[in-house]
Amino acid sequence: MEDETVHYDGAAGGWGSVGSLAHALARDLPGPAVADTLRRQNKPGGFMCVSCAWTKPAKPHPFEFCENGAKATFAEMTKRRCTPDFFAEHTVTDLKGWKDHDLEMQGRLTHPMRYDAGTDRYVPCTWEEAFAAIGAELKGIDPKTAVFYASGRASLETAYLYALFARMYGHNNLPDSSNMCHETTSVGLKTVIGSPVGTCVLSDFDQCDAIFFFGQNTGSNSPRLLHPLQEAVKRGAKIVTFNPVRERGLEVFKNPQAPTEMLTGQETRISTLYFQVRAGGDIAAITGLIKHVLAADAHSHATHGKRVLDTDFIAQHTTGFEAMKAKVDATGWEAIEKESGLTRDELEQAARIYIEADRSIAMYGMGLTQHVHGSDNIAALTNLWLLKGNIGRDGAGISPVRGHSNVQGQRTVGISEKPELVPLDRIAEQFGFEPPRDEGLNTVKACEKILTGEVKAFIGLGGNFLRAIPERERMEEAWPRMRLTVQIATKLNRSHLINGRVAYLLPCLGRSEEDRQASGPQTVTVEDSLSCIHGSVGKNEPASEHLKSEVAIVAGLARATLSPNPKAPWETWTADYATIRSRIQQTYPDQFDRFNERLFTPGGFYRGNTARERIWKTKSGKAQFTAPERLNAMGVGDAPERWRLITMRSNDQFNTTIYGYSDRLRGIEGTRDVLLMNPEDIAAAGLTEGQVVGLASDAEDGVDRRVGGLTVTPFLLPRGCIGSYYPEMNPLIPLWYHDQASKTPAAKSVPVRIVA
Ligand SMILES: Nc1nc2c(c(=O)[nH]1)N[C@H]1C(S)=C(S)[C@@H](COP(=O)(O)OP(=O)(O)OC[C@H]3O[C@@H](n4cnc5c(=O)[nH]c(N)nc54)[C@H](O)[C@@H]3O)O[C@H]1N2
Ligand SMILES: Nc1nc2c(c(=O)[nH]1)N[C@H]1C(S)=C(S)[C@@H](COP(=O)(O)OP(=O)(O)OC[C@H]3O[C@@H](n4cnc5c(=O)[nH]c(N)nc54)[C@H](O)[C@@H]3O)O[C@H]1N2
Ligand SMILES: [Mo]
Repeated sequence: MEDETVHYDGAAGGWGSVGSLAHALARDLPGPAVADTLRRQNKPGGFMCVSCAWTKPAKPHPFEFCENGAKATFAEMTKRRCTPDFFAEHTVTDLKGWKDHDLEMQGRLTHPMRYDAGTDRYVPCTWEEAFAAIGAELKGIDPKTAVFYASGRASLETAYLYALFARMYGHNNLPDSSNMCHETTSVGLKTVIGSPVGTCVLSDFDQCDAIFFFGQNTGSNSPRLLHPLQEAVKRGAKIVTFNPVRERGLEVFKNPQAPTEMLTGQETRISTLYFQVRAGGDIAAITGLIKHVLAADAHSHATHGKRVLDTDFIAQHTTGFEAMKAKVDATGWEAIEKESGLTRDELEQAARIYIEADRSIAMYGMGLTQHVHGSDNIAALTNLWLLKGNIGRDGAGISPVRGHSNVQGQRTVGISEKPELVPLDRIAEQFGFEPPRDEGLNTVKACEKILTGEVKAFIGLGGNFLRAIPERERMEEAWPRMRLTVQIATKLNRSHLINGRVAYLLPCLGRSEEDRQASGPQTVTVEDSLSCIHGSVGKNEPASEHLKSEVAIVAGLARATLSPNPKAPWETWTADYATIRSRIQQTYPDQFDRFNERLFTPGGFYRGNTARERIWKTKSGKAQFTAPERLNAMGVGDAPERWRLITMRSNDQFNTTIYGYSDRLRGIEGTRDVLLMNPEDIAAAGLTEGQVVGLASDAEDGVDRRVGGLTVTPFLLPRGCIGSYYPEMNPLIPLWYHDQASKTPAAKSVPVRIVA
């Protein structure tokens, strides 16, 4: 069957990645500083990549960047400029007809711009004018009707000031991209082990015996993680993957930094076992694994062998084991096989590896978090990990792979709609004001209130909100009813073309650029997936002399909006970011001890994690087993003509930024308008390869949601699952279709119908 489907035979990494980079270089024309910039990427004293959040090792490789990290750097260093002349030539209505890729390809924004409704154009303005107008608008509305969104790129310094600005102004409406991403982790993992983030550190990867991957595409989305994986495989560790798609990077890897591997064609097989679980089928698969582990334990117990379960750990550190076990015992294999799409024997092979490994790491990504019962996915995975005491010891743990380069850190320093997660008493004392204590709006709730017209103002600190959220079409209609919209960005995107009555587009420095302030060049900081904090120093000449740093923009907006407060010296903070870090340290003394002294610690400084110490900050004070309530993580069951749509990222995009049309690692070239389908499903549905079809959302709420123009393409997916790209498919996702506990939109098992 494999031969009939579109696929890629090469390895992840290898010459393919070199070729792809050459293409990106030719497209972005990043200029002569590029080699030097790449050399400093992700190194102590250098700048931290703006692509993914994977950790930066203490002993970096000569080139500590991947194909996608380099592409992100080129994209920031591009010679192309999106100037006032460009905006004079094109009306905003015109630009709405352009593709995302073409908007971003205009290059870096150079001037602050105001939207002029009369001419339907962006026109240049001064920073003073922009700040004053935005401040006046914000002063004219109830603060609770404003939303301050953040995409996960802005530094710790910017994020801390942004959250402080929101609270001094009077709201906790601080949704961020994490609300569409790992919020399921922040809520789900916190409930069961008391930590909203993963428990592993880099050295665990040198000591583990097995790594299990659930729904994370390492080869495209965090390629530098392939290095520790390759090393783990070479020393005999086993890797087991559960993913509906056979992702190339988890199959084979050729290290582009190892000359012999490149010249001899040598490659490393990454996954020992690879299971194409059905989308939404992970709770079932994990329940099967748990059944096998429990059976093996019962057997060795009966025969006086070594226990498989870590009974001391379970007794001392956990609660809920018996109820979980009873539920799993009562669950039959037939249901497990049907829901997971995997056989009992296949699950036994995977369970064997887990049973035999002394130390196991669980890694996961959007394949677990973006489901209606995503939190149940995480609870199920934690059950399995607790059975053998695989949390809180070296070489073991749970390690969600985070997305944006500082998305985890933004949460650490106060960007949260949930007031209980922020030390508000300390902030009140530090800055002499009474912060709001009511829960703010997350992404889904913000969208709901934009639809009803209750939200009057939106500020976007980076990102492409309107493109990233579900229910795009209704949201675009409602958006212009807002009084004020402000977008702080490096490049033009779709969200900049839908405007409130007063609208500004504010261009900012990128992380690879030198950030000069009154006290001299500044350092910013980010937190990676493994909770290590790194200083980042940009050295490149800014794309335009009119750019401001994100810190300076946030401080400018705050000064124009808030009444003066001697305890909040926005100008001093802008002049010297070390003064912001001192405040962060005061607010979070346990995690940011000696912050300014430790900026350039090789490998970053670890801010600690109580779950790693087996201190459980849960309700019960113990790690929590959860009796599974269901086997299917999708919001609805199977029905005739209902398909489970997976929205996918290609290797040639960073979220809504489409670098190009080559999904090299999946063998899909030249187009993103595809409907990927199992060949047997194509035949069974009476379709033919190459036929152009549409999708309609299969939600009975009276709203017609459709996307058309998709070419049927054979692809090795489990029966009943189909795939197409994010963000093109976002109009199909109802706003209410999200994880129950965290409201993360459920973009990985969207019920749809195929329409002509
Ligand atoms: N080059 C590049 N790098 C990126 C990004 C990018 O867009 N481009 N985005 C960044 C961001 S913000 C994030 S959050 C991360 C995202 O990185 P990932 O977490 O890897 O996210 P996705 O690529 O959306 O999907 C992950 C995998 O889940 C699988 N999957 C889908 N449904 C299921 C399911 O039900 N069960 C299981 N087990 N697997 C399933 C998909 O096939 C896919 O391989 O990457 C970051 N890095
Ligand atoms: N269907 C579906 N929807 C999804 C997902 C999915 O898998 N499927 N994934 C979700 C996930 S995981 C995420 S994280 C969100 C992503 O949502 P966002 O974070 O909102 O989107 P991005 O595409 O990362 O934002 C790209 C824009 O950021 C701006 N930018 C780039 N660099 C900088 C900078 O340094 N500073 C500033 N101020 N701006 C900058 C540029 O203008 C660029 O156009 O999408 C979510 N939506
Ligand atoms: Mo993300």
